[in-house]
Amino acid sequence: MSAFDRRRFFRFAAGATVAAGSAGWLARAIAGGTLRPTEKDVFIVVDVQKCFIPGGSLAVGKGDEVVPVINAIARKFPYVVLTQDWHTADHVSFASQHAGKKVFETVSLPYGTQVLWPDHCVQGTEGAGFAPGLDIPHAQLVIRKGYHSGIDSYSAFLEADKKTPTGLAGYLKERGIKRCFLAGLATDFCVAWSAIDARKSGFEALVIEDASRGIDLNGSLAAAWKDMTSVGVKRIQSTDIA
Ligand code: VGL
Ligand code: ZN
Repeated sequence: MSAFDRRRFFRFAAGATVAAGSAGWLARAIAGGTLRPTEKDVFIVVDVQKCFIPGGSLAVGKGDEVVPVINAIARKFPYVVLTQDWHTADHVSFASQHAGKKVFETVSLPYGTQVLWPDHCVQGTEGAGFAPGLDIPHAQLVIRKGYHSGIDSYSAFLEADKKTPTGLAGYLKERGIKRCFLAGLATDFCVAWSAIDARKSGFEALVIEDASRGIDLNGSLAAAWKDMTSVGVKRIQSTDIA
């Protein structure tokens, strides 16, 4: 092979690698230490609230462990958004509102199947507050969701009817954001639904696995990763971020 052919071959081979791996840009960025947050990135911290950590009414196993990891990640991002699950006391997602129904059973509602949860994150109550130790003073927006008594909202972007927007996509677009990094509680519900809707709203979406914890109800954690992967959500670790 002449030097010219060799150069052409390597250029071809490099192009083929890019085409073969749709995750090419991400793998290269992680390997090169350049997955570094810029002003086109946002870190969305999902539902790190007292109700979702041990001792809370809908505690996610080891949910408190995400707090120091999230605090450290947040320091790398110029822009951070926090979300709060923010239900009315009579919210339709509460088992207590459905006679004869138990927690974790489901009901059929006009917008689809709804899992019934213990009462949690009621507006203005202590349990709806942020988890102790969450320390992100530079967060610029707190988005509350699930405040319509008849519709749940796992996603930070769209309510469970899949059409009522929270306004987050518009806010991020107006700010020039292209990539959403997400973490928090719970991986398989509010984090996953938010990440999937971020993709549907036209953003790159990366879920930071070790900064999130799942509920894992009947295999929901594996199902959520499958659903996320199928729409192009990337799965990363906190140590991947430069
Ligand atoms: C969540 C169940 C009910 C969550 C919120 O934050 O993942 N899960 N409400
Ligand atoms: Zn909820």
